[in-house]
Amino acid sequence: MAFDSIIRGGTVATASDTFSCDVGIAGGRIAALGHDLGEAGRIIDATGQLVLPGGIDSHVHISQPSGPGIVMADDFESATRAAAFGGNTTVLPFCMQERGHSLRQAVRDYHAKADGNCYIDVSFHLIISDPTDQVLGQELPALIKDGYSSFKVFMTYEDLALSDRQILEVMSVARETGALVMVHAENFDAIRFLTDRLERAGKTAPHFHGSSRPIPVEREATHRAITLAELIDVPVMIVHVSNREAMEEIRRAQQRGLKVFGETCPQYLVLTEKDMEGLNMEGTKYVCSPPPRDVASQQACWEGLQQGVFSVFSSDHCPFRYDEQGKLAPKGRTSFRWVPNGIPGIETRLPILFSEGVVKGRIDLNRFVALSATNHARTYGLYPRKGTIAVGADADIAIWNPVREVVISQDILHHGSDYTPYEGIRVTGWPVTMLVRGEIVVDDGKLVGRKGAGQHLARDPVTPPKMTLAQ
Ligand code: DUC
Ligand code: ZN
Ligand code: ZN
Repeated sequence: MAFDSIIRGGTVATASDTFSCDVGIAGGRIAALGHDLGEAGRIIDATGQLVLPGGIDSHVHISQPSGPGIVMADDFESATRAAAFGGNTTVLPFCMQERGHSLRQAVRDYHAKADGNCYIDVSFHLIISDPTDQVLGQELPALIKDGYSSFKVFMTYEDLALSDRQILEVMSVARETGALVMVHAENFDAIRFLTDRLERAGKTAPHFHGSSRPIPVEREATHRAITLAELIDVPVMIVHVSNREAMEEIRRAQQRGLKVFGETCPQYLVLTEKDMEGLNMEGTKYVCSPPPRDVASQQACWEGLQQGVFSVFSSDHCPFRYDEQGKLAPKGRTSFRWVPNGIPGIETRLPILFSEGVVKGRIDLNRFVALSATNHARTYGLYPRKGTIAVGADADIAIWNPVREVVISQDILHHGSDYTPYEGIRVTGWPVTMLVRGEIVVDDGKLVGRKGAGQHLARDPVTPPKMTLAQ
C-alpha cells in the first residue's frame, strides 16, 4: 500500500503504551503502524522525537461577547493558529447563549465566526444562560441531536448564573438526551456579598479578586453541583478546579460511584494569588475565575491529576489584552469587580504540563497523553476518531522535541493577547510539527496550514440517551 505520508523513526505514545514504530497515513487517517512501511509521498523524519495524539483542548473561549467595551483578544483564526503551535489539533470552544436570545441563533452566529477561519478542528459546547421552555423543550434537545452534545452552566456571574431550580431543569434535559453538563461552580451570592464588603473597605486592587472568591465559595458550589447531578442521576463535569477542598468533593463523589468528572488547568499548577499583586494594574493580567490560589492548592491539583480525580487538563483560554479594550476596560471603573475574568493559555497548556509533569516526574508520558488528548475525546464524544494513535483514527498528530528548552515569552507566542501570564517560565519539551487529518499545519515551528482547513465536528451523545415516557 502506498501512503500519503509516513512518520518515521519516532517514539509513539498513547494513553496506555509507548513504542517505537512508524505511522502510515492515507486519506487523512492512520492506515498502518509498524516498521518498513515502504514508500510514501512524504516522509516525516521523527528520529529522537515523540509522536503523540494531537492535543485536544476542551475548554476554550473564542470571540465570546464579554461585556460593554471589552473585546476578546482572539478570533477563530488566531486562536486555532496559536492552538496548533501549542500542540493541539482540536479545540472545543463555547457557543454562548445570551439572555433573551435563542440558542439556535447563537449556534448560527458562532458558526458564522468560525466556519472557514480555523486551522484545526473545532467542536462547540453550548452555554445555557436562559433556559426558557422553548430552549429546554425544543432547541437544546434538537441541538444535542445535531452533535452539540455538551453544555456549560454557570452558578455565578450576573448575566449567566442559573438558579438551582434551573440547573435541575437543564440537567433533566441532559439525562433524557445523553448530553454532558459542565458546571462553573462558585457561589454567586457569597461572591456578591464579599465583593461589596471589600469595595466598601476601599479594597479594590486586582488582588482582592482572590479575596472575593475564596476556596469555600468554590467548595460549596462544587458540593451543590454534585448534589444536583445526583438528584437527576446525570453525569457532570466540574470545570477549572483550583484547590484541594473542591477536588476532595469530587473524589468523594467518585468514590460513592457517581459519574462526576473533574478538570483542572495550568493556572492552578504554576500561578498563585500573589501574581495578582503586581504594581499598578499589572495584577489584572492574572485575574481569572476561580482565582489562582497557593502552593498547597497547586500540590492538590497535581494529586488530582496523578490520582485520576481530574481526567482532563484544559487551558480555559479566555484571552484579553492588557489595554482599554481588555483588562483595563471599562474606563474609570478601577475596582477588581470590573476586570474581565480570564487569561490566555491555549498555546502554553501542553508545554507546561509536559515540562512540569513528565519531565519533572510527576506524571508519566501515557498519563500526559490521556490528560491532554484521549480523555477529552472520550469524555466529549469524539473517541476513537480523535484522541489516539490507532489504525482508523484521524491522523491528528503532534510531534514533540522532548528535550528542547524554551523560555515562555510573549515574543514567541501566536495568540491575540499582548501578554502571557506564563512569561519567563522555563520549560523542557516543545511541540514542533502538527498534522490535522494527515495535513501538516505547523512544520518544524513554521505555519504551513491553511485557514479554513479546520472542520467542525458533530459529536456523539456522551451517555446513551434515556428512553422518555413517550417512547
Ligand atoms: N469561567 C470560565 O470558564 N472561563 C473564564 C472565566 C470564567 O469564569
Ligand atoms: Zn467558568
Ligand atoms: Zn472557561
